[in-house]
Amino acid sequence: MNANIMNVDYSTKIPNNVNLSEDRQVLKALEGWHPGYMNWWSDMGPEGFQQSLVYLRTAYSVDPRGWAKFDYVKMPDYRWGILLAPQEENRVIPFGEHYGEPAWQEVPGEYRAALRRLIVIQGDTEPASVEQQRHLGKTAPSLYDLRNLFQVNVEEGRHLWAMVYLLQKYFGRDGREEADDLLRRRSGDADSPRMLGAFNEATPDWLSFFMFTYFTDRDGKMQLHSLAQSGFDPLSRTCRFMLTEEAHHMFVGETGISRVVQRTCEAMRAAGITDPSDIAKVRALGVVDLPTIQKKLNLHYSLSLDLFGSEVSTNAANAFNSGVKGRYHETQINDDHRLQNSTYPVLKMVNGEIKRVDEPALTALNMRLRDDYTQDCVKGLLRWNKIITLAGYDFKLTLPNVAFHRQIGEFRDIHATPDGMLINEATWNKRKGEWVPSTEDGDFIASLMKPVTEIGQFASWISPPKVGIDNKPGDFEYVKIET
Ligand code: BYC
Repeated sequence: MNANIMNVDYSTKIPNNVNLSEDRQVLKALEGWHPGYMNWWSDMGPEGFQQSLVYLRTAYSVDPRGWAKFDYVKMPDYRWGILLAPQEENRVIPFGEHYGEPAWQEVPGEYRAALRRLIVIQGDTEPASVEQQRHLGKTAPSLYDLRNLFQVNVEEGRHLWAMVYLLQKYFGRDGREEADDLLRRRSGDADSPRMLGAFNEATPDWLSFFMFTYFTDRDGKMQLHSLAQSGFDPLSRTCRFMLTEEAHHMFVGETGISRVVQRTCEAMRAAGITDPSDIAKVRALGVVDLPTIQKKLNLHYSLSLDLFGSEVSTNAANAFNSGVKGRYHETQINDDHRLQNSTYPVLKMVNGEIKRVDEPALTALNMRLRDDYTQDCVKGLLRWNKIITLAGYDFKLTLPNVAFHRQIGEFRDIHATPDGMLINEATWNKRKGEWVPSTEDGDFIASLMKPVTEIGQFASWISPPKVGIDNKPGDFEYVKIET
């Protein structure tokens, strides 16, 4: 391992561990891109709070034993840096046709377009999420949560920088054009939307934010793991370091939902409510009822499943064969890493029924990653359900069937209930309000979204966290709001 790579150079405008001060051309391109980024941040980044001091962590090293420093920072002064995980000596391509060959330090000509496409798609999601969340600051349930939102936002900004660096360093003029386009598209814009479906949806309230960071950031985790296996070493190293930051985003989601569930259960118990499905009674307590939490979960899980693409995909097969994108934990899988003759079971529509069908494993890679994702999602549900059980309630949050509410892949043209029962369009239209949040549900949640900015205080609908960020006490001023 190269010891120098641990140290980040803070002397250039853009902190980095890629020796930018000696890579004049790329430094110039990045410095040229910087003002556009700052304009985008000011137009589309968090609304308000730009002059507030936020207790943020900033990556200052890529040493896994200590890579971040916490301090008060105004968001526009955050040091968005370019950090790659240390280069592994003699790394080889761990899958596909080039299995066992040395990893590429430059882009192979024949895979240039495929790599660029994946990097652009990855890059596009980062600013999109910041845009989706930009208005949430004004309804934060506490300073602790406000700080977590901004932490997630600045790090998504850094992840955009990470992809832009790859585009500008390795893809010449078209890379620079793609980098500019990443600042041009806008989440939800009719003419110039973000590339993937879930990133054009609204994040209307904090419950959605927690669901998004739990479910959609977890797609990010799975995709980044797959790209971290890439034969293109700079992409692999970039993604490996991004994963270090990503863990906190999912923590925000998982603990956020835990705290909402906890508060609801406590309020129901205190009021002597025995039936958690008595929505009117529960809502009168100023907390979110469990059936509505389930509907939000149904929505965000199904939107996130769409991000895996079609179950059967030649794009995925090509990306694997060519050594561009691997599988989750590729190096730990015990097989030939080429998948020429193996199969994988895929859920498909066969004669109007959902059936498991064996498909060539190569074309079923999106399905496989999606299965890995679902397994990873289950962990949070176990925790949330434990809170409900401990409070003495007979209610279980569950993941809906993969055929439920889909826009991409095998199930996009059918309708199914969360249990996976096929239904016709009329039934779907009549009953969908039972399964995904209705306008009234949204209005109720919106009515709870009153900002709480007193130090150490929390909104009525959410419990305080068990521990503070960076071990800070409960009365810590995570955001010093400018007056
Ligand atoms: N929406 O063979 P197909 C994150 C398109 S999240 C719209 O089915 P493929 C984060 C597809 O582009 C992780 N279009 O799928 C989270 C293709 O179009 P073209 C982001 C879609 O290519 C929170 C066509 O359908 N990173 O980091 O195997 C906060 C047929 O494609 C969608 C990545 O996704 C969709 N949902 O797989 C912040 C990694 N799905 O090219 C950040 C890079 C498919 O024929 N991306 N299409 O016009 C990939 O690996 C793959 O492109 C996908 C799709 C998994 C997205």
